Amino acid sequence: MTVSESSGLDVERIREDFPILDREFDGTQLVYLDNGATSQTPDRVVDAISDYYRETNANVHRGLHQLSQEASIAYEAAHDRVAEFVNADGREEIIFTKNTTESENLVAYAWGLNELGPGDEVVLTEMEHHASLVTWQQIAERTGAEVKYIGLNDDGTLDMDHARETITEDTQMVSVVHVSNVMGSINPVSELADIAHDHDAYIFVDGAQSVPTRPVDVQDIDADFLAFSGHKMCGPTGIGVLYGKESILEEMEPFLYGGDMIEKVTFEESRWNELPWKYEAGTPLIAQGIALAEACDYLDDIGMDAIRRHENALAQYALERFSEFDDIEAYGPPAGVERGGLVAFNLDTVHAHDLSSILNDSAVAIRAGDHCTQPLHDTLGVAASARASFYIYNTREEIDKLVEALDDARQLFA
Ligand code: 7TS
Repeated sequence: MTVSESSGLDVERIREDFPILDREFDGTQLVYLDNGATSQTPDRVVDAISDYYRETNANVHRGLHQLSQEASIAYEAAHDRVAEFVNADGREEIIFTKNTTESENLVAYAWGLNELGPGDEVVLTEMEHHASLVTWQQIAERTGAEVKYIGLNDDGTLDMDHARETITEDTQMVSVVHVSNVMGSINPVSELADIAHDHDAYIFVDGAQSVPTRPVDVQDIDADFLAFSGHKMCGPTGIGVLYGKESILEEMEPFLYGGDMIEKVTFEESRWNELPWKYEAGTPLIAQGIALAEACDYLDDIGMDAIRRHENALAQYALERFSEFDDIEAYGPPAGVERGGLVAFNLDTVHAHDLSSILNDSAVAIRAGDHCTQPLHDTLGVAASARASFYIYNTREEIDKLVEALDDARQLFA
């Protein structure tokens, strides 16, 4: 069975959109398996950026001249396109930020700092990325609120019984990662949203690894907030998204103050602009936002459900190949359980960092380290792990190359 048959994606065709995948290092073709960190950018998105700078570049919402009007229309339309991508009600609910991390901080500062106090609790999971974990830790410290963590089952899935015990009347915010960037597990965010809402708490979904890899519908999940990054979904760096329910965004205070986010200013006071501009102070991410909309078109043309199947098929294949070796420990749910397209693992005798640099000699790019989840690695009882993470252009043959390169590492450290 070929990859395209197993996942429904025409991977060979897709690869043509990414010239970077043809790069060779010392005559060996790149095998890019670090998509959890950042995905590659298709020609269409690169063109959207250069077309914008060649033809439309101007500041938005300021000029009455033609270029500024065109840039403003394209920038606003980009919000509509992203809203459609996650099924938000409209552009009012889509704020462009720098990345997932900034989206987390926006809510933590603008909502958490104002609303939390002693006796309040913020509930996270033990598999949170530092973007959420460190941010809420700091806000809790400043406000006197407490952070609690939902634990994991032995198989790497979230312990939902523990979730039901941990989320109580004291909980004000439940902030959970949708797809773990280490375990690959897919958390039941819709169920968690129900539990949070039953206790009058908000739910913040970290969609950094889920929005690029599967259909995510904010209304279906009933997320109060959803954050994701353009650079993990075929878009450029420097653009992220915060989705928020309109009613909550209306109530919240702004995060950053300055130009563009105001409606009226006197020497004494200021009134805020309408949504979403209330949260986009200063010259915004114009080219990046327009390019992100192009990335949404690109991914939708491929089909988000087909991407989800492809991701899972590759992860299952990697687990299958890894299971041939006694010295590989793979983390997260066992084979057969649907997961995101990534597998973190350790090879008995070789430190993950050494492994990564040996694989680099075979032009295989993976990530090694704690993947910004130090506490999760403490729970796993390891300092670091290696991680192969897949995207729309990866193939089983590339996973075979990874497995071959692992053997080189074994020989070297034998
Ligand atoms: N949340 C999750 C689940 C992530 O995987 C990442 C990035 C972030 C938040 C932060 O995203 P950023 O765009 O603001 O940096 N994760 C990774 C990773 O796994 N390897 O490199 C970056």
